[in-house]
Amino acid sequence: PRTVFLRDYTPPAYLVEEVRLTFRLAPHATRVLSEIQFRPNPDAADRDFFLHGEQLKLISAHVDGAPVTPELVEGGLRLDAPDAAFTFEAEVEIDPENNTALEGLYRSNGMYCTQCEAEGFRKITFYPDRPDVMAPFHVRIESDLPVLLSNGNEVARGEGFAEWYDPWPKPSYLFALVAGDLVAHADSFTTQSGREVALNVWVREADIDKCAFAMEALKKSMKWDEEVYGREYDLDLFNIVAVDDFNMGAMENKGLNIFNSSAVLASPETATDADFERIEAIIAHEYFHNWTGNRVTCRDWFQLCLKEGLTVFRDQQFTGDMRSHPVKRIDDAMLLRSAQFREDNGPLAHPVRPESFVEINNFYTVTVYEKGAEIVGMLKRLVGDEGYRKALDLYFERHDGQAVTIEDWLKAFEDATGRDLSQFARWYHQAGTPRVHVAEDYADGTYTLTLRQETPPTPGQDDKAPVVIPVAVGLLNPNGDEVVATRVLELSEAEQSFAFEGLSTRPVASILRGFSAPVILRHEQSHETRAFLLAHDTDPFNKWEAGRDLARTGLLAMILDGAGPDAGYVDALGQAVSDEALDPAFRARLLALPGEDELAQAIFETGTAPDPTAIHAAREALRRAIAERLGDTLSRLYETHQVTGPYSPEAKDAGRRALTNAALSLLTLTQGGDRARAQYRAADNMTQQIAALGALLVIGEGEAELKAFEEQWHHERLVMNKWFGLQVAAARPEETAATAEALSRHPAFDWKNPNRFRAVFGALAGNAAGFHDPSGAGYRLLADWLLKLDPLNPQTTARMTQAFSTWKRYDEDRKRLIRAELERIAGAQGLSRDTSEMVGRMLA
Ligand code: B3K
Ligand code: ZN
Repeated sequence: PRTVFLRDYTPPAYLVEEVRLTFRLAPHATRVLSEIQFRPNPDAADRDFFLHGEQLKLISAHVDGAPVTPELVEGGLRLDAPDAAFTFEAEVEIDPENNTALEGLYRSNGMYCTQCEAEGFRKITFYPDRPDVMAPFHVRIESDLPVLLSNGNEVARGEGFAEWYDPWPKPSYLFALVAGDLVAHADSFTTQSGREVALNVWVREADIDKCAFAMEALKKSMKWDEEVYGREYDLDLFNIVAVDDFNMGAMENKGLNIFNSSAVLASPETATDADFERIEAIIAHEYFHNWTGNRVTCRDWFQLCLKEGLTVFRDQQFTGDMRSHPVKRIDDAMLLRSAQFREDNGPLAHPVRPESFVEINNFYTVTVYEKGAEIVGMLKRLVGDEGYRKALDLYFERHDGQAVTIEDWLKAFEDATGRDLSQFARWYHQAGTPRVHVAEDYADGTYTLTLRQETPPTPGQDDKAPVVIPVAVGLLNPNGDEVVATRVLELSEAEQSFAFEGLSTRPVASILRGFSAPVILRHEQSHETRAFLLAHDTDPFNKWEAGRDLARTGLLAMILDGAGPDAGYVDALGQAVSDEALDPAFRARLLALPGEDELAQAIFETGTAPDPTAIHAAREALRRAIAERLGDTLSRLYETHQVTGPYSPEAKDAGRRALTNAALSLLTLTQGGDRARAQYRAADNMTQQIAALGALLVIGEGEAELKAFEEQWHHERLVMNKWFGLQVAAARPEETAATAEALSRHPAFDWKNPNRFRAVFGALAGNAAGFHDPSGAGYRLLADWLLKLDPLNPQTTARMTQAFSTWKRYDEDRKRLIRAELERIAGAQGLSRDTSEMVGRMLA
C-alpha cells in the first residue's frame, strides 16, 4: 500500500464550482448521478484531471454533454480534461446493503446513511475527494422512504423525492444523506441576530422518548458558541440523526450530524450519568465543528488536529462551564495519561501533525484529538484569555470558507498577539511526552526552582528539541497559606531556573497546577509533602494530583518491594474525602486509584517488566485496605450523600452519585453484597442500577441481578451493551477470556454491530490483568475476532488492534505470545490496509 506524505502536497488541478447529485436509492443497486462543474485552478502546477472513486460501477460519463470513456485506474479515474471550465457527469451504481465497512453510503437497520470522513465520499461517486476542494451541493433523493435528508435546507419535496441545497461551500467529507422510517423530536433555536433555526433529532419510533436531553444539549451548545466565541449558526435547519451501526461517536456533516445512537439516546432508566455527560459533550463537539472544521476546514488530512484539537478544546471548555472546571480537568488529565501517554510511549507514537500515513482513518487518535486540544490550551495559557479571543477572531475572519493549515492557525496567533511561535510549533511536529524534572533550592529568602526537560525518542524521531512548556506554579507556606499565587513559568530551554524572592520560610511548591501542560512531572517529594498538598493545596487539580502521587508511590512499593498498603496515604485520603467543603464529584475522583495500565507503564519506566497479575492484586489489596480502614467514613458518605427526589443528570446530583457509588464499590469488597443488592432493588435509574450490579460482580456475586437485568433490558440495545461489557470488565483475570468467549456465543452478540463488538472485546482489552493473563487466552481470543471482523469492517478492527500496542513492555513469555498473535494477523490473506498498517507499525 502507498504511503502518503505531507511534503508531497500539491494544490488540486481543478476546483469545483457546484455539484448536483441525484440518488435513486435501492438496497443493492443505488444509482448515483453526478453533475460537477469544474474549473482550472489557477494555483495548480498541472492539469492532471483525476477523480477518486472506489467500489463504484461506472455506468456512463459525459463531458459537457458528450459521452466519454474515462481511464479507470487504481483508486479512481483519469480523463483528458479541457483547460477551461467544463461539466463532468457520471452515473454509477453502488451496493449500500453490502457495505459492512460503514464508510460511504450504507444501510443500518433498514435506513440509509453515510459516513464520508475522511475518504468515504469516493465510495459514493467519482469526485476530487480531498478537503481543499469545496463546493455548494444540490442533492436530490429518490426513494419511497418517508424521511429523506441531506445537507443544508430542503428546497423541494414530493411523492418519492426530496431536494436539498447547501449554499455553504464544503469539502466532500462533510456530505451526508439519510433516508429511513424516522421520527423527529423537534424544537427551535433563535440565534443572537434573531434568526429562527429549526432543530430535529431523528430516531426510530421506539427511541423517541430518549431525545430530550440531546436536544437541550444542542440548544446549550448553540448559545454557548455565540456567547463564548461569537459564532452563530448559519442555516435555517439543524438535523441530528441517530444510527445503530457506526464506527465512532458521531460526525459533523454540514447541517446533518449523524450520530452513533449511543451518543444521542438517553433516558434516566437507560443511561448513566457518564452517558449523559458524554452525550452532552459529543453533541457540543459536533455542533462546534460547524465553525471549527466546516466553515474553516483542513487543507489536507495531515492538518486534522486543526479542527479536532481545537474542537475538543472547545467541548472541554463547554463541559467545564456546564459542570465543573476542576473535575473536567481531572477527567481530561486521566484520559490523556491513560490513553495518549500510552500511545506516545509505544510503537504507535506520532506527532499531533503526522508527516505520513497509509490509511488516514488510523490517525483519528488520542494524540491528534486530546494532545491536539492540550496544545490549544497551552496557547491560551501563553497568550492569555484576551490574546486567545483576538487570535480566534482573526482566524475566523481570515480563513472563513478556506481549507487551511497549522501554519495558518499559528500565524493568526502571531499576528493577533505579536508573539513568536516558531519554537512552540514543535508541539505539532515532535511526538512523545516531555518529562520535566524538578530540582528545588531555598536560601536567604529565595526559593529557586530548576526545571529540566527531555523527550524520549519515538519511532522515526530520535532527537528531540526543547519545547515551550507553560508550567503553572504556586507556593504555600508551612501553614498551608498560599504565599505566591499561581503564575505561569515558561520553560523553553532544556534547563532553566526560576527564582522567587522575599520569602520568610521555605515554601512548599505546587507545580504544574491545573495540569498546565501535557507532560510527565518528575518531582521527588516526600510522603509528608504530598500529604500536605493533598490537605492544603489551593489548586484543585494539584490537590487531587497529590493524592494520586501518594497512591501511585504506595502501589509501586507494594508491587515492586512487597510493601503493605500505605496507612498514611489511606488516612490522608480519609481526611480529604470527609471534607464537606469539597465537591462530591471531586471527592469521587480522589477515591479512584491509578489504573492498571498506568501502573504498568510506571513500572516499565523503572526498568522492570510489569506483571499485570501482580499489579491487579496490589491494586485490589489497596482497595480492600481503604475499605477496611475507612469503613466508617465510607458508610457515612454513602448514607449522607444519597440523592433523593426525581433523577436529574445535572452535575450536582451526578457528583453525589459518583461519590456514593465509589464508596459502595469499596464497601462491598469488605462488607459483602447486601448494600449493593438493596441499591439494585431500589434503583430507579441506570446509574444506580449498573453501579450496584458492578459492585456485586466484582465480588463474584450478582448472578440473580445479572439475569434480572437481561430480562428487563433485552430489548434495549444500548443497555445490553453495558450488560455485555460489565461482565468482561468485572471478570477475574484468569476468567476474563472465557467470559468474553462465552458472551460471544450469546444469541444477542451481534458482532457486526461495532458497539456490541466493542462492548465485549473493548472490555477484554480494557481488563488489563485479564487480557494479559499468562495463558495468552486473551490475546488469542482478541486476535481471532479481529481476523474475523477485518474483512467486514477494517476501521473498527484496526482501531482495536491498539490493545496490543504496549506489548514491548512485558516479560519474554508475554512478548512471545503477543508477537505470535500480531504476526498471525499480519500474515492473514487479504488483510485490510487499515489493519496491516497498524500491526506493521507495532511489529516494526
Ligand atoms: N470528524 C469525525 C470523525 C471522523 C472519523 C473518520 N474515521 C467526528 C469528530 O471528530 O467530530
Ligand atoms: Zn471532531
